[in-house]
Amino acid sequence: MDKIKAHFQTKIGDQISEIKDFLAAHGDEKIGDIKVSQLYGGMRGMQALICETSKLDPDEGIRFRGYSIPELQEKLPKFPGGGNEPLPEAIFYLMLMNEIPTDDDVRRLSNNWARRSIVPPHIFKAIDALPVTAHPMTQFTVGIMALQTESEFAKAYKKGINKKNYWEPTYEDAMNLIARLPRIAAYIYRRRYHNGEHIEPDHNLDWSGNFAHMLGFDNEEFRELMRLYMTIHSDHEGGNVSAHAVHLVGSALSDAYLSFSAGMNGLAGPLHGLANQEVIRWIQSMRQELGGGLPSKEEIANYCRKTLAEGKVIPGFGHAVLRKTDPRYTAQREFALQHMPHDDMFLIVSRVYEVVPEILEATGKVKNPWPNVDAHSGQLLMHYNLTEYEFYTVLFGVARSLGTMANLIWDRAIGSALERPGSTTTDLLKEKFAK
Ligand code: CMX
Repeated sequence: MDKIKAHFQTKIGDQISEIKDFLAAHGDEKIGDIKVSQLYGGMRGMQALICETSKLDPDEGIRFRGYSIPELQEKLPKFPGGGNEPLPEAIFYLMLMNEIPTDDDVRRLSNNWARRSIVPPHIFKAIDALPVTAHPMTQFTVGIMALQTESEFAKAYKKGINKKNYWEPTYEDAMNLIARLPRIAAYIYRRRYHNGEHIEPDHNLDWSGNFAHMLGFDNEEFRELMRLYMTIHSDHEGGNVSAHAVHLVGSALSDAYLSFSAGMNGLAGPLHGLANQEVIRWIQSMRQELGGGLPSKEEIANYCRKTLAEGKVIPGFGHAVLRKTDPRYTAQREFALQHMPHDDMFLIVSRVYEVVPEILEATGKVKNPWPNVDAHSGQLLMHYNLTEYEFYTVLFGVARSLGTMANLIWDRAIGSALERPGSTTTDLLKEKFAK
């Protein structure tokens, strides 16, 4: 057993006993009441899941195992020799182990993923069966599904594994999946936008540095951006569509590949991860309509009003839980201020930030008028010439593997239950309240 896996194993017993004792003491206590409006309103605000890896506060934003993004930027190991941003290997380690890793832990994890990263040829064939113009997220989920043939969990289940050991092949699947996703994503990018001219991995680099390299970006500043990007997009507690879908599908003992591809199908929706491409599309069509250049605040305001009047959303703004500016937005803004303060698109994104909240607030219905993670990420990518915005959600997806897979390993380790909430009908509810 590898050292990382063995270290994880030491944590399982304690966690199981902690939950058991907690349930024995408090299992019958209530944590809230459910309103009828929540049943029709996407279960907003209903605490119905356990997710240990991160927690979202409406005002403060995300904390990963208790640490805010600025704290992670300070505490997590960086790329040796001058890196400034946390390594995604480190956030995965933190989410899985509930421990800040050492430089050695992170190096070991990087090497472990590099060893697991070979992608079998049939994955590329499955992707190649799609038209090259297929949306990159479609190519991505097909690639993930094709990889399911490699599932150690599915093989072990077929042989008849004891449920106490489910976590072991799930750990193998999760680690293999994370290790292979950058190659699959880069393959899709090069296939779609660079005439299928692929780039061999460089295993002297870390997980995100190598990903940037395989995409065709060897600039150190871009690698730093990828490290930050992968870290801040990795997890956002348990109830968002992608994380929840992975957990839900995984609760049927579907393996890591089946579960993760379900999450990626959710991420591909415009109200969730696809919003990152929509933001750039929206800004570009505004610029086109205005004849280019830096739009004035008044022009942006008019364009926002037009978007709303057409019954569309302003992408990158609003959130189902957050009620303030997303700290993931702020982290990206700080990166831009440090590396590209005069970039045209950055100036537009900043001006949009000054204009949109007031307009959304004036609608009287938008609960959170502030920007979310997707309002900024595209601008940073555009700056380094990753301009093909339909690819952006794939980057989000690669990052999301870190949180969802740490959770899936834990789900199997503690024997999480099959998810099966009840549903009712409008007639039954009417009957209940008529009495
Ligand atoms: N532009 C226009 N209208 C918006 C809006 C926006 N950015 N955000 C919310 N609203 C509208 C909703 O559509 C809803 O309208 P109706 O009552 O007519 O249906 C109303 O305001 C109330 O919505 P809410 O309670 O404030 O927000 P929800 O929890 O229902 O939805 C979200 C949250 C993110 C889907 C929504 O804010 C939105 O559509 N934003 C734009 C898309 C986006 O940026 N998504 C990415 C989110 C982050 C991520 O998952 O990656």
